[in-house]
Amino acid sequence: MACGEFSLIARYFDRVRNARLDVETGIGDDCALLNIPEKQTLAISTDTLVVGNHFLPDIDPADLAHKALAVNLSDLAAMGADPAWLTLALTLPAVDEAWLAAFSDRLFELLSYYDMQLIGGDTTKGPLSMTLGIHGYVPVGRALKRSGAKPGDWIYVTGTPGDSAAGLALILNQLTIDNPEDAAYLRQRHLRPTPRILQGQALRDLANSAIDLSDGLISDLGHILNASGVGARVDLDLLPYSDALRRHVQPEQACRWALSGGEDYELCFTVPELNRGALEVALGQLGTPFTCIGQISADVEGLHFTQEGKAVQLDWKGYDHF
Ligand code: TPP
Repeated sequence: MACGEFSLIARYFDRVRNARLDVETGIGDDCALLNIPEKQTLAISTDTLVVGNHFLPDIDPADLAHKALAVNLSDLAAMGADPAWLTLALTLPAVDEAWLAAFSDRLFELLSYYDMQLIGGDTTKGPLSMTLGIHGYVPVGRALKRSGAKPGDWIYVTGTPGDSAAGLALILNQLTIDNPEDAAYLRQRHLRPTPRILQGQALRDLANSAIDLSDGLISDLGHILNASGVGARVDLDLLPYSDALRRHVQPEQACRWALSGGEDYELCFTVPELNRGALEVALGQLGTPFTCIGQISADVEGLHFTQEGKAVQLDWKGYDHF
């Protein structure tokens, strides 16, 4: 059956209206019209995913939909925002109905899980790529920022960074793991990251600064340090590794992936001593694994690493597209 641009949008993307959100006009006019709840600050972010750079051409469309939305949600999580609206600009090489059905089914599953609405976008023909615009809101004055870290703050990460890079290495056949469960776990961490939305919201009144881990801890914690005008010491012995990574990857490679692999979409945040107890309770209630890996300091510049009590120099860099 032929499927032009407008019937494609109608069939796959103009599906659900959200009862919670006050959307005056969604898909179907030149602009979306959104009524924003009172005393909320809008949080807006954009991310592009391009075939060959962010994913391989044969990626499962449901995995692609999950990842595209999850990486955008992760930006809202890092600000402590509540997800609301999504725009999707999709470039497709051709109309493949089975592909579109699988892609849009997973997209709408996740949109419904996070109580969001797709409110507009664009479809064009070309090499497979997409740009998502995500919008959320956060009570005025309570957004988490990169710029708030203070000397003495403790540095934390959620989850187990490094898993995503190991998953990518498996997908690219640069790593083989003979245990199917461990291999599947690492691939999933790469293809279906978990945005830490509730955790970000729980950190609003506890953390002084936060960022999500997209380019690797070295680069992303570096952004917090630059924005806050502070330095930090990180103890490599404290980095949390998953059992799967620990079992199949040499310690140095695991460390490199945790610090510079990227795409973990975990949160890195800093918390003053006074809030550590409340943090244990808040993230404990959510069942989120989180680990203290170091401390913000006024008497060092940039990021300093120690291992077994000694200073270590690392020249690894975070992921850079250029
Ligand atoms: N090659 C393929 C085929 N897939 C990949 N996922 C990568 C390489 C690795 N990779 C692509 S983008 C990226 C990494 C590690 C970093 C994060 O992406 P970016 O677009 O910089 O995210 P943002 O910082 O904008 O959230």
